[in-house]
Amino acid sequence: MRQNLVAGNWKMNLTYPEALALVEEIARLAGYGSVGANGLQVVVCPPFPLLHGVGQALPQGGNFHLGAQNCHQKESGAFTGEVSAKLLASVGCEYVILGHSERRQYFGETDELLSQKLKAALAAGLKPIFCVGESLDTREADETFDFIGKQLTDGLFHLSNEEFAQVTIAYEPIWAIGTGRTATSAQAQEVHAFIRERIARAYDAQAALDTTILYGGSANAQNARELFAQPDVDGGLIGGASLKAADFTAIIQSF
Ligand code: 3PY
Repeated sequence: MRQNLVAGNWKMNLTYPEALALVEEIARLAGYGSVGANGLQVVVCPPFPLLHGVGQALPQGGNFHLGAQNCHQKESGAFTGEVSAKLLASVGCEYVILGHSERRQYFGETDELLSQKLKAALAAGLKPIFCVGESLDTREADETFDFIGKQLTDGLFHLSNEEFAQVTIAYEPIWAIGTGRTATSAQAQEVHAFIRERIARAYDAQAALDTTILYGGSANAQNARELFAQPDVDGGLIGGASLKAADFTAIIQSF
């Protein structure tokens, strides 16, 4: 179901006490019950060891949800250091980010591997937040749409209609991640509309209308309102600004 959604991707930041303090401060600033009054869903995605504790500290029974940043493609087994989707679900995760460009770049994650991770996440009842996005070279070569179209086809569109209905897509231009450079709202809208059109082709028009598509890549308290006002932008996947309570709260109040 299409919804307004803001997800904080904490990446490999914060100790456990820092994480608890951040969650408490966000909940206080956001005014607990008022979050979600406009249907907004908020997801926080801490590193693995903090998941359970942060999940307990989040305001319960409301519109705050717990997400992970990755999962392994197998359900269990001899995979030292890895974490399965089933384990994530067992500590209260509802969402999992898959295919972030940092995972693709530093950990060699391919569309083939991500297809398997998507299946594993869905089988465990998790809702994947599937990331796509082009590099600066790709954009400058005017190949953005071909590139993203291929990521969607190879990574995502193998899912059945029922499976696909569980997926949120995040458009994160790589050139805007951790660089302080943000896509303009017009650039974001253009790619989001393209993604929606590709969903309509792969599934149907209703599926396209129903899919939540987030913008990520240096989204912050200053630019969130304009980005979220675009017709095909349903919220954000927030990096650095999700680590500061005042900034993250301002972003979730930008709808
Ligand atoms: C960023 O905003 O830098 C992100 O990578 C969000 O996932």
